[in-house]
Amino acid sequence: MDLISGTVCPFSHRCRIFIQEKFDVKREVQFNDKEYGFHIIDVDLFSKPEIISQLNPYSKVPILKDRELTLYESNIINEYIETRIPYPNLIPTDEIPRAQMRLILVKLNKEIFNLVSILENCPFNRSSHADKEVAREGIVLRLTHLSAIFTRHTYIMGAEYSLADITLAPLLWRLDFYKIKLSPEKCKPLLEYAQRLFERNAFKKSLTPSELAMR
Ligand SMILES: N[C@@H](CCC(=O)N[C@@H](CS)C(=O)NCC(=O)O)C(=O)O
Repeated sequence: MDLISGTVCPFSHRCRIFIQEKFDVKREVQFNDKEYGFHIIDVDLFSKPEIISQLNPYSKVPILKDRELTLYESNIINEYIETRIPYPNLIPTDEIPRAQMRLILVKLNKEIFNLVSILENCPFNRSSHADKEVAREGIVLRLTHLSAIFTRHTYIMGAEYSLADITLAPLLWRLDFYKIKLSPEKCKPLLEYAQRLFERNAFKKSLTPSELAMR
């Protein structure tokens, strides 16, 4: 499988974390490398290779290629990887929590990541300074609201780490980079949760050199 991934793209970062979670286990149980091998191809969107618009009609990364299949949209890619490599489980197997998690993914994208896209450092991002300020305010509001759940839960879905946490993590890593300032008091549970995510081995291995330099 080949993942075409943006070096600073938060959506590609979701797939890199997801893959690293699977790879950690793969090494431990010595899966067959040929069957499960991943190849991450880093691209700089400021000199975007033509292949991206050939593979994705929206001309965006991440893109996954697996044999004759080409996929785009980070969460669709991650759901597909889960079906190929089910262990460790990152998507609930029971239908009710699985459906609840999918709803959370839609909410995170609609309510938070649509605003993140306004802050993205992309060549085609024409957002004004004022648009970016409004986006930052919206993200602060929503993350502050979300913080309360981490007084009760270790992870978004409860005790289990899942795709929902992986979906949010790239934003939490980029807070300073995007100049998003959260209240340390009101957001203490969220900021502690973020540290728990950053301490995971897979998260550390997912970072590109440019992402490492963000914090
Ligand atoms: N909803 C998409 C968003 C992907 C996205 O916005 N990618 C950006 C980089 S972070 C991109 O490729 N932009 C290139 C462009 O707009 O030309 C996903 O989840 O994969």
